[in-house]
Amino acid sequence: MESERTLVLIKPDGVNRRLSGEIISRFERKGLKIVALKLLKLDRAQAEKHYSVHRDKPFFGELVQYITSSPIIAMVLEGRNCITTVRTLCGATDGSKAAPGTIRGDFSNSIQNNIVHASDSDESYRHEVSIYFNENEILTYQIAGENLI
Ligand code: FUP
Repeated sequence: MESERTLVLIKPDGVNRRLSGEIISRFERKGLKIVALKLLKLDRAQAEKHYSVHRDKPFFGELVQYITSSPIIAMVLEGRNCITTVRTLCGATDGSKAAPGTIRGDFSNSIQNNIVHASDSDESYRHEVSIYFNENEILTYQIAGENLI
């Protein structure tokens, strides 16, 4: 089975609103595998690196301020078509427009405080994952029932 990896963040609003379990559960129930996971507080340099493609946008300063404001959860998920699948589960960027049933559609009404981040391409994944994890923190393992997913 061809498998892909993606980087997911539960942002400060997701952690503070005690939605972490709910969000992780949605990815698990979809059949994706957690291959790395940690709680951390981003520093300014890490946040600026993560959002470097947005450095010239008017919302950049506020976005960096927000993402560094309190702890986040970072994880690497693995599975078939994982990048697209996770973006679909997250929903549109603006929570007010995201479809019901998606994470943002169900829990956010904001464009900035939109609960989760997920890599939008393999190139983005490679850029982002190095901010959060060393190679040896990303595990390769078999999970029970994997053949049923
Ligand atoms: P997404 O890929 O869905 O996370 O969205 P983008 O890469 O377009 O934007 C990255 C983050 O910038 C969003 F999660 C929220 C933030 N943002 C704003 O705060 N204001 C905007 O007008 C657009 C995006």
